[in-house]
Amino acid sequence: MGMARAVETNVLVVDDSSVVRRLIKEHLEDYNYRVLLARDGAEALELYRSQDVHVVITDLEMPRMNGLELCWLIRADDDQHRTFTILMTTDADSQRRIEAFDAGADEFLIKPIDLPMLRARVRAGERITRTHRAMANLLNTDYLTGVMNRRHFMERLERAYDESVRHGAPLAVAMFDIDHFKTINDTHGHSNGDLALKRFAENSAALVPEGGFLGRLGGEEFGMVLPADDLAATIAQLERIRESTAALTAVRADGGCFGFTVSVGVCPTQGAESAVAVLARADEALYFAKRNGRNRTVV
Ligand code: GH3
Ligand code: MG
Ligand code: MG
Ligand code: MG
Ligand code: MG
Repeated sequence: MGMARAVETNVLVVDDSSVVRRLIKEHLEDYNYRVLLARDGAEALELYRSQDVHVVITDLEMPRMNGLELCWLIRADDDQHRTFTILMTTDADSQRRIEAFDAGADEFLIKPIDLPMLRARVRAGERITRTHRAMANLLNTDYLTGVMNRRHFMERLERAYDESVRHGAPLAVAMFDIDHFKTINDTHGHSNGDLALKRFAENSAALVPEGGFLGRLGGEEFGMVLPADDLAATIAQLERIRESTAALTAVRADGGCFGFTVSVGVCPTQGAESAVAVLARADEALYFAKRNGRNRTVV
């Protein structure tokens, strides 16, 4: 049977018939796909939201939530097209197909299912989602440091801010700016400046608390969003990042070493009118951290 896959492909099979579910599951598992099963759209949607699903194969007629609704809801969630959807039905009517594609389905298959044909469609889906995922990754990632880029950070910040307001769960936004970075470039060269940025990003990424995220805003400026139910604890986390930054060593290609420091400005989201306003206030706090001698955290 098929060879083991280097990258696992998760396939969600949705059908109210246990016979169809088992048939497709056993067939795909023989070809080393990881198969998840759901009996209707509602069950499928729950699995879809909790797992990273590459391909959905769904029946059309099902109780509770049918295949068309499921396709609609997945497409509404999945604006980067990370998931490929295949709709199955016994009805070959062309109006049905039009509805399926308008609901966001990528493929349409008539039952009884021709299993090798289904597998060929799954392979096509794998190719497409792999490309979309690679593109989304490029679109969202800072090339030098591998953390979120500014565009993606701002998008995530807006979303996190809205959720925080909705659920009354306070967040804080921190801005980091490496101190005297121009001097680092001038002293050690631009490529070692880049090295300092990478060292800072990897160290900080490892210290992002659960529920938080880090991005590069530009140049030697980074942003972080952190949960802040307890602002003092959040500030202590940021202080740990600042202190561990000062303890980092960057090793140049010629073996020489250098260190650097970072200044931090932080602002809690509570009481702020927008995500952008919180970031602007964190930037003001950062300005005071610089004015007061750098290598410090200011709220
Ligand atoms: P301060 O302590 O006040 O922040 O001073 P600074 O020198 O860090 O700040 P300034 O804004 O004067 O200089 C930032 C420098 O960062 C200038 C720019 O050439 C450099 N820079 C911006 N992006 C990059 C990059 O991707 N790589 C490297 N090596 N340098 C960069
Ligand atoms: Mg059915
Ligand atoms: Mg700067
Ligand atoms: Mg500056
Ligand atoms: Mg700087």
